[in-house]
Amino acid sequence: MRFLTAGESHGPALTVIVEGLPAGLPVEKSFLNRHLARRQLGYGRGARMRIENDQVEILSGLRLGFTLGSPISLLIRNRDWENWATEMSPEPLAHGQPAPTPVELPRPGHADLPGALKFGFKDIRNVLERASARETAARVAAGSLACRLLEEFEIRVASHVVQVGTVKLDSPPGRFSPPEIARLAERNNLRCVDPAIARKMRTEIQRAKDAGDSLGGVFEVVASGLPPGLGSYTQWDRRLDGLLAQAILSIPAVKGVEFGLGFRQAELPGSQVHDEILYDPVTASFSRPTNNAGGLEGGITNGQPLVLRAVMKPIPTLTRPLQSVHLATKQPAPAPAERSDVCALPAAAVVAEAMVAWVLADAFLAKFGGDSLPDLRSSYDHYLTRLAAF
Ligand code: EPS
Repeated sequence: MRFLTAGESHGPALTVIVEGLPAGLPVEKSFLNRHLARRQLGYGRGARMRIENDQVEILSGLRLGFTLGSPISLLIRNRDWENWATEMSPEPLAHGQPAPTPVELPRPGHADLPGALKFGFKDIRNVLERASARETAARVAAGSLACRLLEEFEIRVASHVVQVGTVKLDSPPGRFSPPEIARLAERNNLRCVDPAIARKMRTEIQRAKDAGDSLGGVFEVVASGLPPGLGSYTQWDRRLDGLLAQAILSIPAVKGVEFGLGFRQAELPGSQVHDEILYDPVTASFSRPTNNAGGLEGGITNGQPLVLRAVMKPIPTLTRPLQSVHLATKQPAPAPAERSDVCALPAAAVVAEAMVAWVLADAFLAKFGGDSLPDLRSSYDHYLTRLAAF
């Protein structure tokens, strides 16, 4: 499978083309819109989210509620576009029309300066419009199609926020299952499973906002129902942990990812890290008393839930700005204090869920193939039968 997104943050719309889903998958627009709405929620977001109300328009690839196996194209209009129609017009300037005022002060931590240097832009707007995390709305639309496919095979993916600034949820990785996360995390606007911790996170965000600052944190994604055998150790670019890490690190502001026990493995001896293998002759199945590996060994799913955590840096746009330099005059000046989010952890977790679902669905199709859902199902059922008789 593959998908490509397009669109500027304040342009007319975001679009995404999704290719490779099997034919015959039931998909409803309301399912995609529900995921888009989840990404828009969250304490700490800025005024832009009061303007947008993301809704998907399905332009191709579906007929009467089922995928056709042909490319699916989706469109999400930017409501803010009407405020930017002149500034962001794709048309050349009319004779005598003044050029929009260029953005010439790069914000530290954004793509502003390296993007302007790379492309030779004198107006940073040419960079920030596409570098904006607005693009992740299109990813969630694509990822929710992947979720729909995984659901058919009882594979569930869920996400929750486990840290904002210094406030942490005190729970080991993978402590909560996807249904528990879905039930608990969606109840508050921090998407944290513990409402008392969510309250503390809100206070922390409000404090940062009052100080003109921003906050990052950590989110967790868990996937259950995965069969052993997705991904492969046979080649570097088929290892599933590598593919998941790339997908997660491609989310704007995400700076690190860990699986299972993650970085804690550095300080523990092997005897306390590796998950022992047990066999139950009654159910004729292998099991593990722990899941420190986070569901992956040798770049392959091992039948345990996938558990990953990722760190998001604080949002770089600050209302108490950092020092910068004017691109044209080279004089020092404070970075522009634009409208922005203070913390976007709850949204980033939903985006990560979409990216994880995408990578898992791709790996699932790579293993079980098939042009249609019935073909895929029979191949999967055959595999499960083989595993049961192993
Ligand atoms: C973003 C800046 C803000 C965020 C935006 C990401 O937008 P604006 O510049 O219009 O105020 O609200 O996120 C979204 C629009 C979204 O849909 O998530 C940035 O610079 O990355």
